[in-house]
Order: sequence, then structure tokens, then C-alpha cells
Amino acid sequence: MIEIEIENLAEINQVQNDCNEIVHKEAEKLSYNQFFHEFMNKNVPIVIKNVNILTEFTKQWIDKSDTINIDEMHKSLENEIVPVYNCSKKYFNSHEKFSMTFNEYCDYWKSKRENLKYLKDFHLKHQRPDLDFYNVPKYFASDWLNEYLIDKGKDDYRFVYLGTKSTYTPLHSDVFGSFSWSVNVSGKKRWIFLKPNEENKLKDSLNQLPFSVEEDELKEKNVDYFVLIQEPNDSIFVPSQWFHQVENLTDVLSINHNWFNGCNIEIIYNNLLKNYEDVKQEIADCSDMENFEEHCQIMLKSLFGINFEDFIDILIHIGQKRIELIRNKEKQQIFDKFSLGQNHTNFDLNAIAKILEKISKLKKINDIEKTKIYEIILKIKKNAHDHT
Ligand SMILES: O=C(O)CCC(=O)C(=O)O
Ligand SMILES: [Fe+2]
Repeated sequence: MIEIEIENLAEINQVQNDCNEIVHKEAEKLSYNQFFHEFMNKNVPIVIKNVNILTEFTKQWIDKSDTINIDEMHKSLENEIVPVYNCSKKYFNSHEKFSMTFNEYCDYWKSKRENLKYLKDFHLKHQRPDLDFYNVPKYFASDWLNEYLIDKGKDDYRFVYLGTKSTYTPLHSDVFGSFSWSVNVSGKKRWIFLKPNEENKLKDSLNQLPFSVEEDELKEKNVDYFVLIQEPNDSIFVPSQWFHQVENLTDVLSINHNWFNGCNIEIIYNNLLKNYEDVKQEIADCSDMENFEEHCQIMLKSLFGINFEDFIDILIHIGQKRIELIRNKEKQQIFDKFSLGQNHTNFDLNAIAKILEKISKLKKINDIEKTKIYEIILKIKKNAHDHT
């Protein structure tokens, strides 16, 4: 087990959201502590070079010449059902999506590749827990979202992306306003990154963003952006709310997670509130209905992915686990193969208490939820008191 730890107790949400260039750093020369303070907690991107995540077993998926060995992948995955996007057909702000077997995707891979197909958002770790095929880099191990979902046996935000040359992901920012990380196992990608809020310069008269962008347009509209080539074994940290667009310059196999933790939880909370207000406005003409609030929560879940109940449940679950960590004193695995140091555990608890206090003050939180929240805040405070 590997411990992740921070040297001093950071303040939560030290968002800087800006940089002059995207820093590239060798993994060997970047500690978790440095990554935490200088990039993750400031919400600034970085490329971490030479991050090897494959296991002995899946190294066979990559040839000696560093290209994808589709036949080796096929041996392990042939009958898996996989999500595939047709990059020649738009569907709202994404591409048309359908399912096929991995077998069928291999047929496309070996064919003339008419109509670009991008296999992505494939929950392989969840679908095949028996298959130990990559290790999460230590930088991305403080992951409340996937830690919670795995503990609860729910579907997660851990994905495999397998794309042929020229497949792409259009302009977007990530679900909930989460962070994401992406490691290229094989191949090259070209990323366009927009600094937060710069996307507003691209909106049309109906407030709609373009589906995808080219550099000419970005220059013309004076948008502050970066272009980045992701090489094999480069790991990209995508901060919260930085819009990006990604093109596969070659055939590419990459792994990607979406996640949040004490560094961006306030951003997620603010997005949840904003989406709630939007939903309420949308159905304002039904506000006399007896179960109006329930309706809002159902709609919030379907539009945003989580509602208040889910969000509170995540915070309470992680909070309880962190209190146990401090009480037990012995190292325990929290996520993937990682345990958490004491400063980090306290940082997590402070962040959880801060957000829960905010949420407990909302009028729409019912008494049962409020009691649960107060109980955990009390435990966190008692814990802080006992350890000072
Ligand atoms: O690799 C891609 O096509 C998209 C990756 C992405 O959007 C992400 O990692 O957040
Ligand atoms: Fe993304």
C-alpha cells in the first residue's frame, strides 16, 4: 500500500484557474505533495510525463513498437458490450452513441474504417473487476467520487477510450465540474484547452457553444487557450471547468477517470446548486404541486447526474471513513492501492465539514438529512478537538 500525504494542512479551494503555460514534469520529479499544492488545489493543468499504469498482464496489449495489439485485447474482451460513438454524426452536443460487442469493434478496427467510430466511456474496471489491467497514478488517488461508488457497488467514472486515428471528443467541460485525468497508454492526442470562462467568447446569440472549434476561430475571438500534444505515457490533469476538445492523432488507447475531492468539492457544490435553481425555474409553473420539491430532485438527478441526497450521502460516507482512519490509526486502503496520511485525512474532514455546514443551511434540506449532517459535523469537530 502507498500512502499519499500533504506536508501542511492546505486551505480548501485555493483556485487560481490561470497559468502562462502548461507545465510538463517527469513523474519521477513530481511528488504527490507538490502536485496537490501547485496544481490540483489551484485548479491548474499539468502534463506528468512517463506515468506507466499498465500491469504485467496488459502490457501484452501494446506491441514492442508501442502500437496497440488489438488481437491481444480481443482475447480478454471479445464478448464485452462496449459504448461506441459515431464521430460522423452529431447528437445534441455529443456524437451519436450506440452499443456493440468488442468483437464488432475489432471488425471496424481492421476494416477500411468508414464512418469514424470511437469506443469510449467504457466502464471496463466496473464491468470486469477480475481484470487487473492498470494502476491509478498516485496523483489521482484522492478520489471521493469513485471511492464512494466502488464501496457502494455502483457504476463508476473510470473509463477506457479506444479510438482510431481522427476520432475526437468535441468541446466540453467535464461532468459535475469534476477533474479528469487521462493517460495515453499508446498513441498521441491533440488537446485544446480553454481557460475557465473563456468559452463565453464562443457563445452565439442563443448562448450556445459551438460543437467544436479550430484555432483560427479561437484567435479571431481572442480566446485564451493552449494546444497540447499528449504523447504515450503522458498523464494530463484536467482541472475543473476548463473546456477542452481532444483529437486522436493516431490510433490511441487511453485511460481516464472523472473525480472530485476536497480541492474541488466547493465547485461541485456550486454547480449542484446552480443546476437545482435551473430545474426549479424550468418547472416553476408547477410549484403549487404537493410534491414539487421531490420532482425537482428527480429532474436534478436526471440532468446533472446527482441530486442533494446523493451529494450528502457521498460526503457523509467519506467523512465517516476518514474519522475511522484517524481513530484506528492503522493504515487502511481508501482507493485503488492507496492509503491516506494524517494531514490529508484532516484536510478531507475540514473540506467535508465546510460543505456540509453550507448545505445544512439550505431551506429545502429536510430534518432527517439535517440531523445526519449535524451528527457528522459534530464528530468531525470532536475529532479535531481531540487531536489538537
Ligand atoms: O480523450 C478524449 O477523447 C477525451 C478525454 C477527456 O475529455 C477527458 O479526459 O476529460
Ligand atoms: Fe473531458
